[in-house]
Amino acid sequence: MTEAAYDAVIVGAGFSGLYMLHRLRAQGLSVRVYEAGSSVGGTWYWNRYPGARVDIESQEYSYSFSPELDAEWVWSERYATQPELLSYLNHVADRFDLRPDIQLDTRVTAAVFDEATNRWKISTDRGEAVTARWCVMATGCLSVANEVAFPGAESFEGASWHTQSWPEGGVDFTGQKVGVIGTGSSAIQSIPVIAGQADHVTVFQRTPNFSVPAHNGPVDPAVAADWAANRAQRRAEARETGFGIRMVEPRETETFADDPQARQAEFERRWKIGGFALLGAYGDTLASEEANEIAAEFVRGKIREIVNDPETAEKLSPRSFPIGAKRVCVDTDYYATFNRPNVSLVDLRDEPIEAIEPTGIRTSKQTYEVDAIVYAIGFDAMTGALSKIDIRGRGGASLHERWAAGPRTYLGLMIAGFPNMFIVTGPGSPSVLCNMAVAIEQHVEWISDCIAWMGERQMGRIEATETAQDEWVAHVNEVADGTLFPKANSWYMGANVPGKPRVFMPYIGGFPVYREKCEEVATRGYEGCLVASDARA
Ligand code: FAD
Ligand code: N01
Repeated sequence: MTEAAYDAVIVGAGFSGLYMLHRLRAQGLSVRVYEAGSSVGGTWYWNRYPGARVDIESQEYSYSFSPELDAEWVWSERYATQPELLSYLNHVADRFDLRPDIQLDTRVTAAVFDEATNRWKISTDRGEAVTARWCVMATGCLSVANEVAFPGAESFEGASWHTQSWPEGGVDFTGQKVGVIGTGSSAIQSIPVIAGQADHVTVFQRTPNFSVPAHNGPVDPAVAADWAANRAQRRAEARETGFGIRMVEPRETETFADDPQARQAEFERRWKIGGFALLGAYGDTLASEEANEIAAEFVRGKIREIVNDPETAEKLSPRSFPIGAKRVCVDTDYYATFNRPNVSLVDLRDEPIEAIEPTGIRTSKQTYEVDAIVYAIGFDAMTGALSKIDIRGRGGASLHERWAAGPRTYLGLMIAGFPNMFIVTGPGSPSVLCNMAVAIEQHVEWISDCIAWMGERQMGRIEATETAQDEWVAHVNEVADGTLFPKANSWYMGANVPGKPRVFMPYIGGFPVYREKCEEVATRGYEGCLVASDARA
């Protein structure tokens, strides 16, 4: 049977896949999008746990490519909720008439490159196969749940959920004893909300995290008016910052240039503003251990101030990694939740989980009876989604095998040996260390420009060279080693998934530097890539 043939197949219909489709279709390409979920939206379709919302202000965490879209969408809260983000992405799908080219409830299982035709053959779990010149993996950095095989988990008689695949109708915890495993962003957002409903919540914490208050609320009318008047400029400002976010007054000042009183006052001021403002207080927080400790101790002081029981406050205080080396959480009432009589904390450093039993969670000290378990245990980040697809490049090379010791890419966009395939926000790009909306737009535009460039020259194959890839990987590592980031056992390092190689995956050189490099590569005729016509020049 002949397979349907497209110019491009895109895998995933989140922020990345939707914009990729819009761009490629505008260039006149025939495109098919496959999405495993039952709706568009990606992250914002899957992560429906209570309290889920962004940690970047709504105005900035959205598309900028269409001024009309930008102007017509009105955000209701400073940090948009998951339902609002999901309706935004559904609106985008409708506004740009994207749905006819998106096939939902379809998981791509394999992608195999055919050197004779310079096309990818893409197979799905529905038994379909199609071919495409271009294959774009818009599969997400945080789209595959971390699966931990807790002994006895299958014997649990109550209900259990992973925050990443929350039931569409929500969960009613009224009258229940709930166990939450994990204290990352997903847990920190959901615990206060679950505690407001459940009879009792027991939080199982392996590593305490740094969290700062969101001070969420309706969008300030003055902020909305400023954005309405200066939207293009505000967007441009975000793109010029290292993390793609208009940080509140980022300062170059070094920590020890201020005396302790001045530092305390600066941190206090930023704590009141909320969100990532705190991290902009001093220029050396993420580079110097001594400076970092000052910011970390400020947050620990806040925990002691908020949490009534000193022992609980100490257990909640992170001491094993620098602040910022794991994504700082942005919360609403997280620490204060531990003052509630119906919330208790189990420190897994003292009593590790040994097993899940039919009616509870057993640690090395005792069994905690629970009616429901929330697994807030994170993701197989950055490489998880690609590793679940059988991707075969030139000579039948398997991506899984190529990346056995950790991912290697050119600019986080292309992989040597895998022609005509692109990754949106792949490992080796700023991705999760950036406002993802900013990172995604830049990648999608670079990829679609590259495909247009190839089309104009009637070229059929483009592939990163091993040399360019090696040099980029070395640069990514070198930049990371100059920071405190590799000092944390984080998902940036793959450290949260047992057996995963420990490699610092995102690029920490800053978004503007990275974007300039990508532009330079394109301007120089896709420097670092081999380009060939279909006749295999
Ligand atoms: P995703 O949204 O993950 O979409 C990828 C899609 O690909 C998914 O729908 C998935 O089902 C599909 N897919 C994967 N593999 C296959 C396959 N084999 N076949 C078919 N379909 C497949 N970033 C920020 O910048 N700011 C934030 O505040 C922020 N908050 C977040 C909160 C949560 C709870 C999480 C989990 C992430 C958050 N992120 C945030 C990161 C977020 O993932 C990105 O901002 C963005 O949504 C990623 O969009 P994407 O389209 O690249 O990936
Ligand atoms: O996942 P995580 P997440 N036994 O990996 C624990 C984005 N996001 O879903 O730290 C016991 O951060 C693990 O413990 P430890 C954001 O980028 C953003 O919360 O490994 N515990 C940790 O406490 C974020 O960084 C928002 O020791 C186990 C927790 O589970 C990323 O997604 C909201 C365990 C996992 O934390 C991931 O966040 C949500 C085990 N075997 C997500 N295995 C916003 O606020 C893991 N843990 C915008």
